[in-house]
Amino acid sequence: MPQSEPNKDKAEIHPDQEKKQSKVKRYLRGWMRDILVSFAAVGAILVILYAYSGLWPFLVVVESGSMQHGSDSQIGVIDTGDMVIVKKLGSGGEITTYIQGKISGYSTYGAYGDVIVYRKNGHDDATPVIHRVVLFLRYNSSSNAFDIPELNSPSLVPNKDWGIVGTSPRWYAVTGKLWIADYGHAKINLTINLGGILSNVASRHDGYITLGDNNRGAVDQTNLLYRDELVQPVKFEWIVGVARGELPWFGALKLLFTGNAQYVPANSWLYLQISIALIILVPFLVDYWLEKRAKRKRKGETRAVVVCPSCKTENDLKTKKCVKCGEKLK
Ligand SMILES: [Ca+2]
Repeated sequence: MPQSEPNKDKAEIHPDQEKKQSKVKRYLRGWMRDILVSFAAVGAILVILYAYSGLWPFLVVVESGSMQHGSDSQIGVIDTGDMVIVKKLGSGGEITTYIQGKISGYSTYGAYGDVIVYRKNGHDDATPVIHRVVLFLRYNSSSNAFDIPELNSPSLVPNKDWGIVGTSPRWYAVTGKLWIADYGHAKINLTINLGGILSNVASRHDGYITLGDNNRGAVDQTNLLYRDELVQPVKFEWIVGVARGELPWFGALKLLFTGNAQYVPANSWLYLQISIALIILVPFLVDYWLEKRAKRKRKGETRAVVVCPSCKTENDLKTKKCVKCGEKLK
């Protein structure tokens, strides 16, 4: 009975081909690992930010230049195309106004006080506005005027830091034009027409005065119409949250599809392109470097040596005589 030749039915694989296949497998495994690690890292960051913010979505894309401090974008300033985290508020005490910030030295995004995200006149479907809080007005119904308790501070000098046009300064029962000296990053003389706000019956309530840093002193609550209504002082319940942090430039990608991309500063586009190039290139470079290192390690592990029988020194395989004692090596 004829014996079958061993491995006759098995296709023979050339060692080079085998090597190539294992290399491809290694690359694929590496890619899978990178993708899984990336997803896990992004997931972990989203969970942490959501826990911090208390809101979903917790990021807003800045669509206008009303908070910019110049024509170029800057880190630490809210520019068109930036993204910021919005942190949910628990109570009114968490907001620091510009005036309170001036007293305590607290500042965010390049000026005193907090920047809030709110909806004009509390309309749920209104596009949120992201502006700085100047001060808090307490409506005094008995005098049909506003009280501004935060102006009653020894750190502020009436008639130097603030005052009322045409009358002696007082922080209570104010019905005229309030002025604040050296306001904001541009050190403007800011005037808020409280009488004008009071003339609108719907505005006679407690609320915050807000202003875009780049709006040259035109507070949101002065003669600004929204859906045929004058914009009122911001009630606490109209506030979505307070702005925290900054992811610069990346919101510009959204504006490419939704409009307003023309307002994104030129230097933001440049930094965005550089960032995207780095995000794509860096994993490739890291992978290349890791593969090189692993190759060097594998080479080192397979390096053959011959041990000298006399002094036990390890010699290179091709060496004829021990490099230490000169003993002839086999
Ligand atoms: Ca910025």
